Amino acid sequence: MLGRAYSGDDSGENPPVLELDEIARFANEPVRRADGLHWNVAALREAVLDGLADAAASAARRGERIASIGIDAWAVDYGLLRHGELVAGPRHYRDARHEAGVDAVHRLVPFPELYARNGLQFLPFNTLYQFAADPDLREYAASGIEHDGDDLDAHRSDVSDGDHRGGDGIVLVPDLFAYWLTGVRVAEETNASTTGLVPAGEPEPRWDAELAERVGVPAGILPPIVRPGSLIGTLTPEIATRLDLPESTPVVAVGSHDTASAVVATPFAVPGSAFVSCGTWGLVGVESPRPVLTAEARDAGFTNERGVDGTTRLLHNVMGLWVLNECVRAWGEVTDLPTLLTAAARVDTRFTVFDIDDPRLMPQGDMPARVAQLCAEAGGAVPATHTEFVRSIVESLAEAFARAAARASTLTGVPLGTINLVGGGARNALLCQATADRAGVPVVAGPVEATALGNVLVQARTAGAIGGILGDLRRLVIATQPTTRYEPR
Ligand code: LFR
Repeated sequence: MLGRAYSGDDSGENPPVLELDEIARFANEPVRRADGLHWNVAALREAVLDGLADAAASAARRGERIASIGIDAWAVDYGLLRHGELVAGPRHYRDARHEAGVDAVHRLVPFPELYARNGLQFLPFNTLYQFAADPDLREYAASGIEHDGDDLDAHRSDVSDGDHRGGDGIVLVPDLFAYWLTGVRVAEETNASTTGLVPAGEPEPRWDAELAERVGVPAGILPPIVRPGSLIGTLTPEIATRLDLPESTPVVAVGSHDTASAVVATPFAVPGSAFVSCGTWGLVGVESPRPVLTAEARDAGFTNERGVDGTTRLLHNVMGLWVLNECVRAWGEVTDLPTLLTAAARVDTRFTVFDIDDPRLMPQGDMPARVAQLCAEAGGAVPATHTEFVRSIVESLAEAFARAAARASTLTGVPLGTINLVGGGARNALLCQATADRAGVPVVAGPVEATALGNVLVQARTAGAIGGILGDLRRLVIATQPTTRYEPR
């Protein structure tokens, strides 16, 4: 995405600007190998670099200049770098191997203690469980890692003089792309907080070295943490040439966790607003000034993730559009989603609300069969047609969204006023209306591209094109981005 942001001025002659040009879009297909499910980061790297080169060319044609580059992606997964090379690529968070790490970690640190320290909802793929199940990591640690403390400069791997210290250790997915652009290995704060190794509730992010040691993670493999808005580095000569951009082009830390960026650009307009960031996952919760680490939050499966500007996202991971998309994939190309949704809106009574958060829906596999099974277990009609499946899934998602939004408001004690639904799910009118109906509050849908907007807003603030606190950034979203309102029926 090529983004532009400018806050405008009071004269009215220069209105606020916040816009995106979509330069490239590419599939992110995982690969199954004999040893499990992986991401194809080599293909993603090429697609990202081609997209950036096209963005640079597009800006140049308009007589504009790329002010900075910001990267966001999904959380928790990581790769392993040695001497600057990726020696083990990220495994997919849906890979079954991670489960072996759960017991291993909980034997050492019981879950209630873990939650009190890191504030994370139990999800079997949280990075510290992945670490515990990763033989490469143990072997790597045993063979010794060069580490140079927290001096950022020391983490720049300068290929020309053979000093690769910056490229030793783990790197989370968005930070891997930043590393490829700059040669600087960091862990951006919002994403670092999804590892389970950053203490919840401290104003400055830091690695919990004591916890890392207890679960057998050598602290030396963890990169220095940087906060959104700070400079990660500038382009390496090789990348600058490939992109046809100056080497001085800054790569800026944004909310590199996609959900953190999405919430930056969520147009909260009233107190008591909850968010649903709905793509593959449906992340449902509220922004809070501080984490909520009570037993109630823990038992309700609420996570405390670090947000931009020291905020906390108190949220629950709902299974999201994954279930629907996997069904469409299983049914083959005869069906397209918009047609199915229109037909599903007309399904009258033959649908069943089932528990869409059931962990059996997490892995890849025959999704329609599992949905049918869950409908039967819920004591309802088993869907007989594709449209009945779609309607059952959409209603079950809406129910889970409504329940999680209500729970988030109980946990913070702020009554629920509105639900802001952002991301691809905002296009799904059936889902938005069903969420409003089931929650009993209005749903404000949009922007669809909240993540990219949040990324651009933090970059624009860093570049000095816009100023202010998160509320100011969101005012720019409200002033420039259309939304659709669904009243509860
Ligand atoms: C959304 C997301 C969620 C995280 C999941 C796995 O894309 O980043 O926030 O829980 O993916 O990383």
